[in-house]
Amino acid sequence: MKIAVLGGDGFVGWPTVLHLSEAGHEVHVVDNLSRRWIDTELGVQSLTPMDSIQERCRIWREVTGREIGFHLLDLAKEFERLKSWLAEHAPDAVIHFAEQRAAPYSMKTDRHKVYTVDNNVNATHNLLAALVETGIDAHLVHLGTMGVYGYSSVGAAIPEGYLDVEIENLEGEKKGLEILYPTRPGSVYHMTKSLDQILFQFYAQNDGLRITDLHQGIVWGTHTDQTRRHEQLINRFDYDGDYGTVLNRFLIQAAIGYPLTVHGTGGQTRAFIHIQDSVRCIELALGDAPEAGDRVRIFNQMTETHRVRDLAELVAKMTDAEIAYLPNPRKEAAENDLVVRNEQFLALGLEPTTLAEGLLSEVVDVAKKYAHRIDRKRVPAVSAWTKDIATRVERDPEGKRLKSVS
Ligand code: NAD
Ligand code: USQ
Repeated sequence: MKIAVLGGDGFVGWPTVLHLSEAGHEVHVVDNLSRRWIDTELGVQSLTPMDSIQERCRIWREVTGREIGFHLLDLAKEFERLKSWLAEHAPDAVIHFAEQRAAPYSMKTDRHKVYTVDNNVNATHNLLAALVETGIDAHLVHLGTMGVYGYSSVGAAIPEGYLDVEIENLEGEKKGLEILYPTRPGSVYHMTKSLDQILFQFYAQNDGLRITDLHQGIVWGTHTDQTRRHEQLINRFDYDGDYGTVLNRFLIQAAIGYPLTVHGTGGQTRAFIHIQDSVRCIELALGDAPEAGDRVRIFNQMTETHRVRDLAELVAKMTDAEIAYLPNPRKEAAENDLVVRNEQFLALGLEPTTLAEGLLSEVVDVAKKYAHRIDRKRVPAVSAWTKDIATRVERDPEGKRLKSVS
């Protein structure tokens, strides 16, 4: 297949590109490199030293003899160029990773909220409109999030995207209806993924676009079979308070002797998936495309759920790290249950990689190797969900003042 990977320079995109290239597909990365600019804005860098995308592609060619194309293009701002690109390359499949994906970054300031909505909603809508206009019948696979469902305890398993409900008609009879599971995003970022769902529903129904939406949990780990093949194929690895995600952050913190930063009681339960399984799921979804006229196919792309404090205790036990229970900068339920259905990927042959100690310690080893690149000042999460939360005095686990009362 000819596959366009939009956002292919990112944390999940890059290993997906390599995995699909190795599987024999013709792969093209389309990316505006905004994530690299955001590192500069925030004054942080990936824990791992990432080469330029062009250099990464060159190394892959040296190692495997396979070509990966790179195209610098902003999906959200360059609609005409996007259309021309699609018309010229006519991909069989388009994988859409190209959004601003950090919840804390999306909540930093009003400017960050506006940027996240502009970027994510326009990127998705431009892509859909361009597919219709060019008439390219590509299977669109989008990386969405488990966070669209929200994290209130409902006492029932979260289905894969759709919910069967009953409503009473005007005659008083009960009628069955299938609806998108009610969305309850917990950040501006997660809200954009909820909006994406409606865009997909419309374009599948109106134009017969073939769309798969992957509601992915938190991705952890760093290496895949392909990124291990050469030092310069190494994956991005975020540790900072905005882009670092919880389990990867705990593993890095353990590696540098920084107390593990649990928000609140750590009673938040979340869904997780290892990066190796994430790339495998995308491949499985590509092989199971919907037909024109089908509803959007939705998968829950996760393999296990864990409570944040249980993860902290697990990492602490494994590494002798300390745990710091900190005031939560987010507005979220202090405790929640989470049971998620994921039978569709299991039926397609996914063999889940669960939280094995070997994989956890692999991340700690990577973090120790590159510990000199970590700026400890960038570890605390300081982006607050509301002004009230922001005005609370917060201290990082090392006792320094992060924000003063205004
Ligand atoms: P990332 O930030 O590392 O990568 C996103 C890539 O998209 C970057 O290379 C960025 O430059 C590019 N991009 C952003 N806006 C663009 C635009 N307008 N035009 C062109 N390129 C653009 O993120 P990631 O962790 O690789 O996540 C990829 C996708 O998977 C995201 O959509 C995210 O919402 C989703 N996801 C990620 C996780 C996770 O834990 N990392 C979990 C669930 C879902
Ligand atoms: N948390 C801590 N300590 C930390 C960091 C986070 O306790 O140092 C807590 C948060 O308060 C939250 C939970 O851990 O309750 C998860 O936070 P996270 O930053 O790991 O994940 P989140 O903000 O939800 O976002 C990440 C990705 C996003 C993706 C989402 C999947 O950045 O792109 O959509 O995971 S999900 O969580 O399933 O919605």
